[in-house]
Formats: sequence, C-alpha cells, structure tokens
Amino acid sequence: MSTGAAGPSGLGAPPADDPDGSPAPRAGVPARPAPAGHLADLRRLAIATLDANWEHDHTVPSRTLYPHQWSWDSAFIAIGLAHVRPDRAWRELRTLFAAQWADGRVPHIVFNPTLRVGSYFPGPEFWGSAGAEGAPAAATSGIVQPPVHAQAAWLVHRRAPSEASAQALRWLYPRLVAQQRYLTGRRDVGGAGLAAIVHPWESGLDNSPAWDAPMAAVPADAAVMRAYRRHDTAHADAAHRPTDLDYARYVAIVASYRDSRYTDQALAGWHPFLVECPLFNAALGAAEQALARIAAVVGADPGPHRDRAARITEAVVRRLYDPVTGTFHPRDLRTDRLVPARTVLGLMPLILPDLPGRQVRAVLTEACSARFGLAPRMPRPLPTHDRSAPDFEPLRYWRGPSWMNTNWLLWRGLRAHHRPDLAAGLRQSMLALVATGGCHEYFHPDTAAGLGSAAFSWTASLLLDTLAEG
Ligand code: 9WN
Repeated sequence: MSTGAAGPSGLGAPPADDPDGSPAPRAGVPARPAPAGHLADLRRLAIATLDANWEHDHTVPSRTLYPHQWSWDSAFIAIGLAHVRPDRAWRELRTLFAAQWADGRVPHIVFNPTLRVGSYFPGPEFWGSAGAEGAPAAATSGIVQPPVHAQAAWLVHRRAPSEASAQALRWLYPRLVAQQRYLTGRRDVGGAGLAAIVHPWESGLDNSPAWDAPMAAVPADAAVMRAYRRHDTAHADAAHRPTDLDYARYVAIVASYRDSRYTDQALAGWHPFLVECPLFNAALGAAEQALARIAAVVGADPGPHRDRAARITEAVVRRLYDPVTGTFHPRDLRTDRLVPARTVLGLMPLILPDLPGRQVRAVLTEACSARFGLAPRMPRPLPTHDRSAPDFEPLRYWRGPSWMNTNWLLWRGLRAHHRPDLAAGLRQSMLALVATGGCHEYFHPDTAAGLGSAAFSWTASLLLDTLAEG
C-alpha cells in the first residue's frame, strides 16, 4: 500500500501518490499560514475527493477500505458537503436515517447490496441483521457510532437555510429524537442517564488505548482469525491497523450481541464490553443542544432538549471526570472504574457548550500539556493518544496518529468556549496537516505523512468546513 503523502498537487484525480514537493514542517516549528492560492488548491482537492467517493445516494468513507456507508462518517461528510453540494448533504443524512431500526438505533454500517461478498470484513453475512427484530430491509450492522448527526443536521441547515433545508429538518427531527431516546433509554446500562457502548467500534476510535483494559477481559484467541479473511490488511499496512488479537475480540463481542439478536435487555448480565465513553456521551449532550435549535425551526418545543442537555452534561462530569488526573476518562461498567489511559477522548467533553468552567480549564490544561501540544502556534494537530505514554504508537491507527475529526471537534469546542487564540492555532495546524499529507485517513503526528486510505471522505469534508470558517 502507499503511505506516501498526497498533497493538493493531484487535483481532479484524487489523490496523487506524490507529495506536492513542499517540505514537511519539522516538529517544534510552527506551521506558517498557507498562501491563498494554496488554500484554493486544498479546497479543490477536498471537493474532488468527495465527488470521487459519492455513490448514488451516499458517500463511502474510502473506496478501498470502507466501501459501504458509515454512520458518523456520513454526519462529518454532510457538514463538508453543505459548503459545496448542499443537496447531497441532505441526501447523505436521509439515506443513513432510512436504515434506522424501529427501536431508534442508527446502524454504524449500511451495506451496499451491489458489492461482492468479501468487499469488507465483517460483512452483512456476519452481522445477520435480517434476523433481528425491528431491523430495516437494508442489511446493516447492529451497533451504533457517536451521535454527531443532530449537530451535523443543524450545521448543514445553518450554512444555507432555505425552505428545502427546513423541510429536511422536519423529516429528520423525529428520527434524531428517536436516536437519542434509544441511546438514553435502552443503552443507559449504568442508570445515570448516559449511553453505554457495547463495542469499541461504537466509539469510532476502535483500538484506542482507552479500550485496552476493558478489552483484556474479553476472552479471545488471535488464532480465531484464521477462519476469516481480514479485508483491511489487504489495503492498508497491517502495522498501522488493529492487531489480529484485537480483531478476534471485535468478532467475539459482535457474536455475543448478534446471538442475542441485538437485544439490549439486561446487558449488564451477559455482555462482555460495556463502557461509558466521554466522546460518545459528549456527542449525546451536544446533540440535545442541536435538537433544541432544530426544534425551534420545525415548531417543536426546545425546552425538553435543553433540560436533557443539562442532565447529560452533569452526568458526564459526575461519572467521567477525574479530579486527580484533571481529565475525562471512560468508565468501564464491568468494574465500575475509570479507565486510566489519557487519550484524546478525555478532551472531547469540550464540545459541550455548558461544560462547567472548572472542567473547561482542566481540559485546556491537559490539551495544552506536552501530552497533546495544543498552542496558539503549533506545528501539528493533536495526536489521538498521550505522547508521553509508553504505549503511544505514532503509526498505529487510533493509538497515536492525528485524525481530522477529533481535531475538528476540539476546534469547535475551543470556539464554543471562547478561545479564538487556541482555535486559530489548531486550525492552522489542521490545514498544514492536509497540505502536507493530502486527504489521507490519518497522519503521522510528527511528520504529517499520510497513513491509511489515501482519499478519505471525512478528512476532505472537515477540511472544507475548517477552510470556510477561519
Ligand atoms: C469499523 C469508516 C470507519 C470509521 C471508524 C474507523 C474505521 C471500521 C474499520 O472506519 O472503523 O467500524 O473497519 O476499522 O475506526 O471511526 O467510522 O471510516
């Protein structure tokens, strides 16, 4: 596979394998603002990437690695499409929500039935959604991803409000409400008003060190993977992906849930992985804030959404904030303890607009520490894991590399909490990242070398949003 950088030189034919020739800024050297012409090139690259990944009624995250529709990808993608193809932005969200289950869950993958068996592992035959009560006609997975969709719908509408966008919101609103009801109802395993995730894939940060402790308790043997064919390692460097032992556990957790026909009843009694994740639950609270705004447009009452947002924020602080470390951690519901790893997940509650000042200050201290390197002038965006941790791995997926979506969420949080100085530094470093590495899936946190898929949709779409809102 190519891990070569794909800068904005390959316009119209995304992405070129060669870098644009500009030297990668060295760690410790602040990125210089890109000249305007350069920014126009970046924008063209992003649009070409999204156009190339458009598939009839949705956007694939990547043609090679992820050829179906993914839930939180579609939300991030819609946010970028709103700047250039607003009709597609709404189509993206409608297609995803057309596959919502009767209980309100929005599946993390909607499978494209025209693709051959084996185009992704685990595919529809493994998930077996057709056998589950309330599953849609389309084949889907049975798990979810962070609920960033209400925020996406609000941002798409806000970018170009029109009768058509108000109509799209009217269609989406009850579905978004049902999604929240599912997560705060059936998924409230801990009884505190937060949602539990039942699989690391539900976090979106699949192999984050945050999941090492809860995953260690899941019985599995890497040899199980001999019975399957992993699709990802045929398209990406195996050393940059989760291990076979990770996959053996992923498969075991899916099998546990699937064999119970994806019921959420009495999960605590039988399911091997149950965690309250700070990013997931911050998204849950931010979704209620977005729903309050959407409610005002569609003629519903915003009040209950504001109340729910306040309750979720309070529970995130009470359950997931550790005053000793000064950051947020996932809570493992099987042990009722906080997971000690300090990952980028711990910074994500900053997206909650009503996060109390004490926690805002703590998150900023953590983000600005040498662990993550946030600053008004910074060479690179934040990595996904604490740089000083012994298990920091700069090349392996969510265990160190920089990703656009976590940085974009933090950037939004900084603006919501009135830190334009830090938001500007982060924005500049995000633009420099893609200018150096191209629209890759993730990046080496020091060199910005592109890793994983070379034409990744949410990198492109969030780049468009970052460019537009300087
Ligand atoms: C499993 C599609 C998805 C993202 C996730 C990312 C990765 C899948 C995989 O790709 O996960 O869902 O096969 O590794 O971790 O965040 O939504 O882009």
